[in-house]
Amino acid sequence: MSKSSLITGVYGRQVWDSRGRPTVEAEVTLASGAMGRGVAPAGASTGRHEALELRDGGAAFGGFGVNQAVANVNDAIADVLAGADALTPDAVDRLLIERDGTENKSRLGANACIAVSMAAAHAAAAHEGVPLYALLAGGDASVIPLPEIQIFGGGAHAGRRIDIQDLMVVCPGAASFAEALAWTAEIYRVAGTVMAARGARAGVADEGGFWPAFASNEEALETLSQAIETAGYRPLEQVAIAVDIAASEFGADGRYALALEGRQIDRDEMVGLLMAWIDRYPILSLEDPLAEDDAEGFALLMARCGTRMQVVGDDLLVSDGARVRDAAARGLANTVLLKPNQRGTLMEVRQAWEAAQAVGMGGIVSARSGETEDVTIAHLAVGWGVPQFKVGSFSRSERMAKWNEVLRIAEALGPKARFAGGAALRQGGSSDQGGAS
Ligand code: 2PG
Ligand code: MG
Repeated sequence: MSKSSLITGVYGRQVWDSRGRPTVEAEVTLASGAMGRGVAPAGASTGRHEALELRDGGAAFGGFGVNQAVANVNDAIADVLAGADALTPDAVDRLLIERDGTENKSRLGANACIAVSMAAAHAAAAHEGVPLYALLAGGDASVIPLPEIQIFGGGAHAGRRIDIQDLMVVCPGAASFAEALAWTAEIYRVAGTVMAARGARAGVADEGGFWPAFASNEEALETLSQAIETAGYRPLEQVAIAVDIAASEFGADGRYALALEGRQIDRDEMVGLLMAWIDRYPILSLEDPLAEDDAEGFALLMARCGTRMQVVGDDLLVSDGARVRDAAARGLANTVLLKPNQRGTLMEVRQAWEAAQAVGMGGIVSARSGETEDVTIAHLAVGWGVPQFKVGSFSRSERMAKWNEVLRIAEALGPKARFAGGAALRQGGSSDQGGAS
């Protein structure tokens, strides 16, 4: 008699993401009748070393069609996973990796693979009758992450209206996840009012942050600082700024083209500019402050501010364990951003987090700019004990669904819940694991 946790069906369909583009949804069914579902997200400012998102190309939907990726779920993937045990998720992910057989998931597509990997994990949780975070934590879940929440969008998420991609807040002074959301709600509201008064509010960007009609990058930092203070919070101590520069979008070969300011600067000047911003504004976290190919720039910046600043690698590290180890050895960053579709299986992304913990780096589970109602990443953050969580802004339901899911998880954990808080922010590359345990 076969085990009831064996996979009996894998089904793929095309659904639509928050940018109105096609994406892959997968459903995995077990012999017990348990079913799990996962939907692939999609980036706009993708790193060169990410696993490949398989798109059809051609004229339809601007080339963003996923017919081939969906077919891969229904054919090759359904075939290879038939009879696999969902209760050994790493073995399921290894089957996906082997069937793909490439370095970057270019045969099956990382979008096809991650939808299935997430669906299989949900099926296992449903089979066990527990929430996914509990399954992932082996019953030991306790860490509730510090949220990193966007207030203004920019870069590739706002028609390159400003060079910087994400201006976010973190609330190191908040006592709980719920309080951090409440503070951010006030700041988001006040920021909208401040921008409207300046004539600089032009709708919302891809992740729900205000679309900034600013004259300079610095005006964005200045306006956000003002919003924090006007909302009544002490800058740095209670609420700080986190910036995703996403510098790979405007930098290469050690040169950076600041379109808004109409000038080109070199690596040293870019580091100088970042240092000036750190001195002038209440910034505690810099993501991709230099381009993905600029290891020299990252090392320079880390040497100058890595002891007091969280320096996050997104395009630089692409949720890859080997790149995390290499970056730690060379002092390039002190925190890894973890995005499931950058690798294509949950196992590989969890391994990047394990690599980060082994070298004393911090971690942030992150959404993509193209998202759906799928809330799997909330469960990954809690289930893996990753002390920070980045989802985009404080509007648009594909974002709010994920914040709200963490509220529900924190409530379900009750007295066991431990808010990672300000200790989660990496400052100094110490071997302290933030709030993770
Ligand atoms: C990032 C993400 C989310 P994208 O750069 O961190 O803001 O953007 O999904 O477009 O890569
Ligand atoms: Mg980023």
